[in-house]
Amino acid sequence: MSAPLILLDIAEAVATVTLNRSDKLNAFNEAMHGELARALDRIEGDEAVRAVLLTGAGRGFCAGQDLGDGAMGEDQESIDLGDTLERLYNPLIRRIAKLECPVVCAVNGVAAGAGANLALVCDIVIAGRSAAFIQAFCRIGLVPDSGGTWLLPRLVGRARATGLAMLGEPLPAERAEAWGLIWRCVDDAQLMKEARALASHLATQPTRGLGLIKRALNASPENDLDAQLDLERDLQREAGRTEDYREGARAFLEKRRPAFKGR
Ligand code: LHQ
Repeated sequence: MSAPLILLDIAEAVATVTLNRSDKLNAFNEAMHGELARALDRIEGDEAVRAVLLTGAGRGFCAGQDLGDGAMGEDQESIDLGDTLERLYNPLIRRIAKLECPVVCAVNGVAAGAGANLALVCDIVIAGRSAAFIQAFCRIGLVPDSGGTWLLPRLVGRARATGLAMLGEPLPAERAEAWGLIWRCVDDAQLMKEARALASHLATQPTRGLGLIKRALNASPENDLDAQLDLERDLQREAGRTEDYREGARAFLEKRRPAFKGR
């Protein structure tokens, strides 16, 4: 039996998902997409999961699409990369963006092409100092996908987004942090310890409230202030009816630590 392309470990309310194709820097082939989709099915179906930690095995995080796995097509006429996005990448990116629990990404090495944008769509991105983000698409005549053209200008502004997308140069993790592309850059040796601590902390927090924060932030770029105020009203109404809000407010008044249950 061949080795799994995705490792899934669920423990203490944290689901750790590891891209596991290290000989190809965890580049995606169709089989890996399938395994990742099944791992997400399990995560979405398990109410006990309150945070996800995504990372890569080996020296890279993910080199994007495996360019040897049908990405070239039989001949020029038969190539339909749009179909690959429609079937595989877009559903993946949408699922992560909509997952109603926080997703921490530990970028353990190079994140290139769709691999870079997969990392960036996660909620909290923490990278090892030796990691780099490469919008590699332009190097092979393609357009940043997997949300890249949506995320980049919003995260770093148009000038930097254009430079990244058109030059395809590696952006070292330290500069990615300085530019506000990611949450933090840490020493390689500390990466997994810090990422696990973040995910474990998030898994003890008010999960439904965090999911509602994610919904509000996702909607924000398209909304004007009026629409966002309306949305905040609706989401706050929902948050105010959770058990965790009652526990949080009560614990504050009783001067004790809250014990959130994720409900
Ligand atoms: C790879 C790959 C790879 C196959 C490393 N494929 N083998 C969506 C829809 C449909 C189609 C098209 O694309 C997309 C979205 C995309 O993601 S397009 C962008 C695809 N990705 C790239 O263009 C990045 C290609 N990789 C690289 O430029 C380099 O590998 C980077 C800069 C990531 C790392 O460089 P190095 O650290 O020097 O490692 P390496 O190049 O030696 O790679 C190690 C091995 O991994 C090597 O295999 P080998 O058998 O020779 O040891 C590479 O061939 C393989 N590998 N990326 N995307």
